[in-house]
Amino acid sequence: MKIELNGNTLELMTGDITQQETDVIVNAANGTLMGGGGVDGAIHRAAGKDLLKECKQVREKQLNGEKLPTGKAVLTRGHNLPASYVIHTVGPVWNERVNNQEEQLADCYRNALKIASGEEASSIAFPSISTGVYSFPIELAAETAIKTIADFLSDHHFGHVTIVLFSDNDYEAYAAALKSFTND
Ligand code: AR6
Repeated sequence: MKIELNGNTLELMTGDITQQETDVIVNAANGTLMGGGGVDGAIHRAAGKDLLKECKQVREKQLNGEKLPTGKAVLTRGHNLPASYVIHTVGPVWNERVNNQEEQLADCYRNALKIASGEEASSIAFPSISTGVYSFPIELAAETAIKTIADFLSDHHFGHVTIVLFSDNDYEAYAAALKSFTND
């Protein structure tokens, strides 16, 4: 499924984000930037050891040894990936007692898009941030992702945004959110 927005495109597909030939792919990382399971593990495996080395440098130099806070994003090169760059962001760990979790998830998408624009990238692929290990409800995550990306594209000439879903169920949730967004 694909829509056009202000001369940009927003597309949903199922697949493996590590194989995307976009300028940038986004990693649903954790604050340590030292890799993990899920899409983070897949990206580190496909990019090779130099990605971890570069992540260590980012932690030391850019983050003064601190963890990357939730909602923030940093850039590295893609190393052995087809993508030129990886933007690492940390989604919120779902907790129904916390109020601003959609806002934190929206920050992930917004900050990644801002960094990609700054690098003059014109294509970016996102995974479904926070909906795996971090347990964010898929419908709410889909609605938040679509709205945030669409708002950004309405204000910027960026190019092409793809959301790469890892299962048919996840694809259906994002397709429903995109349909209800376009019908509003
Ligand atoms: N391509 C696209 N999507 C994928 C791929 C892939 N190769 N592999 C998994 N997914 P998760 P989170 C989907 O758990 O919830 C890590 O350990 C997956 O099916 O990767 O943000 C980090 O280090 C799900 O739909 O990320 C953190 O500790 C989506 O990617 C923590 O998990 C996100 O699931 C982050 O948790």
